[in-house]
Amino acid sequence: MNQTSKSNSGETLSIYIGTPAVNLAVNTWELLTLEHGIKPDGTVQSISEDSFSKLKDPSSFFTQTKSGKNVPKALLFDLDPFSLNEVRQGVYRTLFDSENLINGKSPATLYSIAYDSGKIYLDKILDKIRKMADNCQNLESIMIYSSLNGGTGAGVTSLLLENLADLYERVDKIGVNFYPSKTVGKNHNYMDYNLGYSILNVLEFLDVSIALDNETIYKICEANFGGSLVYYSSVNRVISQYISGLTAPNRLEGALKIGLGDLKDYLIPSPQLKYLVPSFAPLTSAEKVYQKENTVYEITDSLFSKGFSLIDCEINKSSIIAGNLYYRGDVMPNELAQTLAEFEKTLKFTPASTRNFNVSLNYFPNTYVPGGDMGRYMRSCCSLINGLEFVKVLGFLKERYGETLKTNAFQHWLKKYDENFEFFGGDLNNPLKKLDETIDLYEKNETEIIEEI
Ligand SMILES: Nc1nc2c(ncn2[C@@H]2O[C@H](COP(=O)(O)OP(=O)(O)OP(=O)(O)O)[C@@H](O)[C@H]2O)c(=O)[nH]1
Ligand SMILES: [Mg+2]
Repeated sequence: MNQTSKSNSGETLSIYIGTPAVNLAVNTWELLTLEHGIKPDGTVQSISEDSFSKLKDPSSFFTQTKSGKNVPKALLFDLDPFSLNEVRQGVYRTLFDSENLINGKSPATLYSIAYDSGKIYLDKILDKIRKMADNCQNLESIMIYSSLNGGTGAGVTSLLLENLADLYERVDKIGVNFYPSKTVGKNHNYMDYNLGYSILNVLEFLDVSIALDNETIYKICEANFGGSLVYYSSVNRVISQYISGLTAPNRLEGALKIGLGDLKDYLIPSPQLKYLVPSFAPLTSAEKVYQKENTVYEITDSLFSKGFSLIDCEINKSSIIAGNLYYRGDVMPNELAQTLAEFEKTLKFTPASTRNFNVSLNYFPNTYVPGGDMGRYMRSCCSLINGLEFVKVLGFLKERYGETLKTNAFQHWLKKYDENFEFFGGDLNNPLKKLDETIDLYEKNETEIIEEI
């Protein structure tokens, strides 16, 4: 257990690009507003309703206006107008800064179409981001949510990241990315070209990529919350609880903190090894939450077990490079230290690893969302692990993209919008080369002490 922390609770901007990201934004801010006692219109509930409000400082994620309204430091963009119109007509219609809800005229489908269409909105998006950044005392990170295989997710995110690279060179860019799922879209799909383009561009620009997979989270919902009909809102609420846990140290008082600005330093041994597996425990349904009290040991054990990661990845099956654990609720530091010492002894680590998890601890439990599947847990934890198991995910991306490439599927159509495959540096094989390089680098960590660590 590593107790040092240099977190200073700087501010974070949240940028949501494309349909899944925009939909997720609504559920995430639903939870963050509840957690900070903020009403859907951004005004604050009376102090008496929450006597701990002083210990919950929303200013790293919300900007407070002179009239006392809390406005998310967030920008939502989709080329498809539908998702943004839903936000404009929904419960949170007055929460977001209306100027930061920006949409195009139709979904893009393909990276190149999205990249070109995105240029029309780029100046406006950058201007809004600049305004939010100017309002920050100490901008610590920019979280960018997008799907790797959506057209908008690939094309517009890449266009934006290219521009943010110079403008906000020193600010960490934390990607929260939807990766393709194992069975959905497995028949050679044009979306695989979006994935290939994202591998070369989106992922290249990010400092960190937190990997999510819808299918895995669907299964989590089915297995833990009952019912065979899982809606996107259920999936999004699981992700939102995770995001709340991850960002808790920046928003809530706690004994130990890991700020979002610490992620890169703590978890990324070299720039290419930036892939992080998120897990959350417990996953008890809201109805059963009073029947089962999870101990610190059980929660920690779950984080390393199958069925608790938000992407199909069994992290305890391979060596771990580094990991952050974010506990909240009723967790005693002594018990935690003992538990972690056990796991640090028994889990596999790479030779260069310090074998110590970085730990954040704050005493506010998670917040229950009325009507939601997940409960308010006496104690819970979310984790971010950089480990060798991710090589399997990279291998799956290689297989998925490689198989589509082999069939030449959709390439005639592709050429119409990307003559000579310029977006791919002239060669559609480049994403495969990139994946091979990354896999090699990861595997080297299994056996060698790499210099940068
Ligand atoms: N978790 C989650 N996934 C969603 C949601 N809405 C859509 N998706 C998934 O996200 C994937 C990508 O969505 P797209 O709309 O194709 O992505 P995009 O980035 O908007 O790109 P284009 O629509 O092609 O311009 C879809 O295949 C859906 O499976 C949502 O609310 N939550
Ligand atoms: Mg879309």
